[in-house]
Amino acid sequence: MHPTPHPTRRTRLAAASGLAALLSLAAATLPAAPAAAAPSRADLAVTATAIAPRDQVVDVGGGVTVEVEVRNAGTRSASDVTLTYGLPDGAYFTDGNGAPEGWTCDFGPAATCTYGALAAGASAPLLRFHFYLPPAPTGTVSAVTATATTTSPELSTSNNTGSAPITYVRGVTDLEVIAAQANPAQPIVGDTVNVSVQVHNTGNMTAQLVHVTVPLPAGLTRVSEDYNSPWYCEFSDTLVAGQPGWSCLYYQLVNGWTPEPLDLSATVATAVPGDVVIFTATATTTSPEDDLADNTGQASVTVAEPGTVRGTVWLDADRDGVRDAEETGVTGAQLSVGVQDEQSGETHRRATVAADGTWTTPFRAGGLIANFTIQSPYCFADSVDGDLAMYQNYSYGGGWAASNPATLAAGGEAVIDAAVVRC
Ligand SMILES: [Ca+2]
Ligand SMILES: [Ca+2]
Ligand SMILES: [Ca+2]
Ligand SMILES: [Ca+2]
Repeated sequence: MHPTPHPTRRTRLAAASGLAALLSLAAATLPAAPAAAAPSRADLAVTATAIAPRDQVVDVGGGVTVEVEVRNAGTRSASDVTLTYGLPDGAYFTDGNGAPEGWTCDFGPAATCTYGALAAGASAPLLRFHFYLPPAPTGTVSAVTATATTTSPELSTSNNTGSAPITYVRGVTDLEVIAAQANPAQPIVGDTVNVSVQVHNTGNMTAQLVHVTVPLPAGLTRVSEDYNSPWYCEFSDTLVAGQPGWSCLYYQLVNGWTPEPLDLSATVATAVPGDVVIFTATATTTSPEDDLADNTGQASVTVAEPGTVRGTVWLDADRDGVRDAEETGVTGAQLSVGVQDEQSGETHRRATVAADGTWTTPFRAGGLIANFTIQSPYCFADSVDGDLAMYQNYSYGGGWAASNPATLAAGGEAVIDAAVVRC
């Protein structure tokens, strides 16, 4: 590192050789002393290295990681080893640093770590710490240094400081919409579509005030949105160019981090089968960003032709388990009927129930199950002319029931009946 011997070393070597009078001559001509000729002393040697990928720092200020090794290259133990960090103005140890075993550190302004005695030839446990460095122009080279001292005599102190150079690079964020999904893929009019959007930041610094906007597609009405951490969404009737939609905020999106997706939902209000509904999510940040090509993601659903699910909740007046010709739908009962997907259980639809015990609802093609509840004085009953898979009646009357699975075709019809008795 040094083209000429360090002055202190020069002095000691000269004195040890008893050639004080020839000091100036020795300084000019003395080659490095052979190891065998060196007195037996301690010799701390320090190296400092910035650790990738945190070996550079962004121009707006940011974090770096520096590893320091303290070694005793001498032939005697070094007592009371102390390491003092040198930090650029405005730099500091970030929270979360901890001293490795054997070391005791003060991460405040003192910026020192102590070790005690370090045996000849030994290395102390590596010190790997995180620092914040303040803003500086791109291209600036700063450094974190560490200097070791010992109360023992040393062969040389020219090797007691390690320096980790750190270069400032331009800070830039890169938001990417990595996933946008909408379910169910084939809703019918009246279904609620759930939209999920996931964003991450592949830049080299935190993106501030990340907004994701999603215009509400025509023909849909807003149902709900996330409004808790990490995403805070708001729906507005005048989101973009006076059009309604959502705006979701994530305050600080750390680079390399992928937060939970944000979730929105809307109901298909007016559409015809075959309509394709497209949700478009666009992410922005107030931080610098160059690559805007990947900031948009889309998810689409295709409006499907519904089928019809209907049935009759009928009163088995003579309790024979058979629907006799004169046994009509139960009248004036407090009855509710819902239909849901057989597999997912999602997309629950409440059926329209008439006073005569008949009910109907449009539903998506596929497998489905109907659920019933009825109040006293009626209870569900077994019947060969019913389609119940299970039911439970209450001791005070009334009960709930679930049907066997049925399959519905687009434009088709499924009929699900249930028997009740007076209980
Ligand atoms: Ca040394
Ligand atoms: Ca990108
Ligand atoms: Ca981007
Ligand atoms: Ca009957």
